[in-house]
Amino acid sequence: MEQTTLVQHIRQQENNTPGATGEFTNLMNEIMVASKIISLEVNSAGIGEDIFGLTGKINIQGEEVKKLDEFSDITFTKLIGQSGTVCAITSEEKDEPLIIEDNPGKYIFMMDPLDGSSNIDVNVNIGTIFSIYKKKSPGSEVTDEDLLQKGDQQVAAGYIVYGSSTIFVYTSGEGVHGFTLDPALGEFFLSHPDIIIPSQGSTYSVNEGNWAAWDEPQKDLVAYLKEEDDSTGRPYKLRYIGSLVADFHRTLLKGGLFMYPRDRKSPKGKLRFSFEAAPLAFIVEKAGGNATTGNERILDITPTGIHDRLPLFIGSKNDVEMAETRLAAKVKKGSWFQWLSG
Ligand code: P6P
Repeated sequence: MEQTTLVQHIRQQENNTPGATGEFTNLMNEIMVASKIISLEVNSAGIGEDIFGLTGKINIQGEEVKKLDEFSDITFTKLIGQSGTVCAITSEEKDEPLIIEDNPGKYIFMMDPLDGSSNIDVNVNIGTIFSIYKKKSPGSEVTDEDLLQKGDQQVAAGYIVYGSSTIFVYTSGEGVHGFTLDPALGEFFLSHPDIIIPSQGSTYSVNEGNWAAWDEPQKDLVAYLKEEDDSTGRPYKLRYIGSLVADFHRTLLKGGLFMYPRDRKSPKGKLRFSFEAAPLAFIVEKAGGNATTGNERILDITPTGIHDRLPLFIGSKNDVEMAETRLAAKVKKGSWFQWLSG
């Protein structure tokens, strides 16, 4: 059976885009080549190769940078930086934006080059998350107007899961599509056309080890999900891998609710707007789901810094709405409004 490759799919999307110059297609192709290189490293970094070693460096997030993190950041940066399609690259692994002076293009590329890196040496799925915006400011200089755009200004977003198979999922606004890498051919083939997330799921995904650091509304929400009530499909099953791309990919395909709420240790939340929340929110909404901070739509947010963190509730529409409703109700109960009304 004739199967569509990722290259063909991207070109079809370009042909359906009036005035397309091919620059977006070239950028997506570089992302694809980089993902194949990372996939090879992740799946062939065998015993003895020092790739699993620690660099001993600490990134801006205060996390140990493992060599595969660094290798991924360098690979994506080199291929995309030299593609003539972008004028800036921001990365979870880069403290500052990389401005492309030589032959810059009209796009801004943002990435978490290898998310879930704490799982690298225990063979758990890890992934790359990326987000693409168009340059907004006039002239050639790259400004905050370009680097700190509202989430709904993305022109495309995607992720690659490196695991038992390598899967490339992306949207450029017209549906969400998944491609599986055939390692023998070195080609991505369409395996998940037009992904639609179920309107409600049966799993919740959160690190319950943070329970003591959560506020009361968050504790109430998770306690609610664990109660037995057949009429509302509860208790939900708990599924948490601790690798965002893997937890999100399962939620996108099966439905459910992924949460990384704020807590006493991470008062703004742990996950990053530019490299995690915004791209995954763009994808989940194009697949019919929702993504909020618990009370604000992620894609309505304009960041103040490229490393901004925020709480994330993402997944099936009904599940995210239920979470927001319960969080709001509990906050009202603890507020001055309740005190006044007795
Ligand atoms: P915790 C991995 O380091 C990561 O950034 C995401 O991939 C993952 O969802 C989250 O952190 C896990 O955080 O606090 O549960 O270990």
